[in-house]
Formats: sequence, structure tokens, C-alpha cells
Amino acid sequence: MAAGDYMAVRDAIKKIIPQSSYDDGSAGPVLVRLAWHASGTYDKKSGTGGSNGATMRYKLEASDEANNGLEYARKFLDPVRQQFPWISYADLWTLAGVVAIEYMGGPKVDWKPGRVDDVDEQYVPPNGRLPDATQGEDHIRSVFYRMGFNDQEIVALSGAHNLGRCHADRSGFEGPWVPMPTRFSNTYFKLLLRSEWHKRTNSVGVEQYNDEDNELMMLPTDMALVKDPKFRTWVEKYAEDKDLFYRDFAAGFGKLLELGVIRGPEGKALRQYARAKL
Ligand code: HIF
Repeated sequence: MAAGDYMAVRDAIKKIIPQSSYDDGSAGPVLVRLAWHASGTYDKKSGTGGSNGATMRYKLEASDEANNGLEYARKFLDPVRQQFPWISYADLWTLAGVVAIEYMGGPKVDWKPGRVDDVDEQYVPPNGRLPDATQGEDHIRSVFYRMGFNDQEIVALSGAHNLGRCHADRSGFEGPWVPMPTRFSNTYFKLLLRSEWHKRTNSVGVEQYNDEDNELMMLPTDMALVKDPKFRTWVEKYAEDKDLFYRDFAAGFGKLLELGVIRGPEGKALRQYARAKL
């Protein structure tokens, strides 16, 4: 297969998404989470972190508690990497997120190759940059403002919790956000506004919010989006207007995957300079 044939890589990713003995029969949601966690370590001020370098290959980042369970996503992609050894892990992980979103009925997210893996272990971003789901609006803002997002973009991105589920043995939280967790839609926003959410201590002693039947869940950070008036305005808009949500989500996710990615030779110099300051 010719180096640089990203269409072929996309096709190979699509083939590993159905996983009959995993979760809801799909690797899609955990691939989206891998792309986001690979990117979400970015710090705008220092220019460190982000998807470039695929630093989650290193133990320090892989063992950040926030990344529990992402070994599944990385393993699902192993056969694709074997088939296309020329693609960087940094490109593969981000591309897999984009392919999974589209595969599950979501919008087309712009994606450009050019991330490299040549980042030494000593430049891995420190643990603790990813968000903590037990917190509220101030924490969400500090984490996402650090990456360079505004309130509207935070809410648009949050619609990704329409996908997948929480696992007691990974995060301590349990259950899916919506009834069809492998179909991308704006149901998450509708449920946030419409259902009655009850605070409950789950089977492993962690507080979360559940619906009447204990089938669906929300994290404390999800609930902050309806509690905070500025966030709530956007939740209401996206619950009403699916097209607007798809458009804003695609823009937000595309921006997320580009954080800290500087292509070409000057990129390498700048990356080394920024990371040396860590
Ligand atoms: Fe998640 N997220 N996320 N998330 N996330 C989990 C699962 C997924 C946060 C916490 C959690 C985003 C923001 C935040 C996905 C995608 C995105 C889990 C459960 C937790 C605890 C992990 C587990 O137990 O397996 C917090 C605190 C966030 C900041 C508010 C993004 C916007 C919503 C950026 C985003 O894209 C996906 C997909 C999953 C499902 C993974 C799965 O294995 O099914």
C-alpha cells in the first residue's frame, strides 16, 4: 500500500470498528475518547502537550488515571498500524477518532496528516491535565480555556458524550448517557434538559446522576452544563437544532485535534523549545 494513502487507512479503521465482543459491539466510542485524550493535554501558554508525538505511548501518560481503558483503543488500532507502518501513531489516533465519529453517523470532521512521533519520553506532558468528572463549571472552564476553547465550543464538544459509556473499573462511573450510545446525535442535550436526574451513589461508591430507571447517567461535569447559565444557553440551542450542533461540533473537534500541531522543520524546533520548558 502506497505511503500517504490515507483513504486506505480510513477504510482499514472502519473495518475494526465493529467489535462483537466489546461494549455495545463497537470500538467507535473508545476511539473517539483516545483521539480527545491524546489532544486534550495541550497547554496554550507553554505550547506543550497535544496530539503531536503520541506521547500516550509512554508509561507516564498511559498510566494517568484519566486514561484508564484507552489501552483497548490503542490495541484495536494495532492491526491497522501493522498494515500501514508509515503512518505516525499521532496521525493514526486522531484519524481514528474522526473516522469513528463519521461511521457512527456524526459530521465529517476536517483532518490533516503531518503529526510526528519523534518526541522523547522526557517531554511527555505531566499527568493531571485532563478534566476530572467529579468537578463543576469552574474546573471545566479552566481545563478548556487552557487549551484555547470558549464556552460555546466547550458545550459543542460535550455532545460527544452522546457516544459510549462509563465503566466502573476505568473511571468509577457507570453506564451510558443515551439509549443508543453508538449513534451520534444531539440526544445527550435533549436528555440533559428533559430528564429528571437523581444524585446516586453507584455500585463502587462513586456519586453520579441517574434517570428514574437507573439506565442512563450523567457525570457531575455534564450536570454543570445545565446549571451554569452561559453553558445552558448552548445546551438549549443544540438540543433544538441538530444541524447547528453538528456544524459546531465538527469545528470544535477539528480544532481539538490540531492543538499543538506545528508541521514541518520549524515545527520540530518549536516543539523542542516548548517541551524543554516543561
Ligand atoms: Fe469524556 N468521559 N469527558 N469526553 N468521553 C468519559 C467517556 C467518554 C469527561 C469524563 C469522561 C469529553 C469531555 C469530558 C468521550 C468523549 C469526550 C468517561 C468514562 C469519563 C469519566 C470513562 C470510562 O469509564 O470508560 C470529562 C470530565 C470531560 C470534560 C467535561 C469530550 C467532550 C464530551 C472532549 C469528548 O469528546 C467518549 C466518546 C467517551 C466514551 C468512551 C467509551 O469507552 O465508551
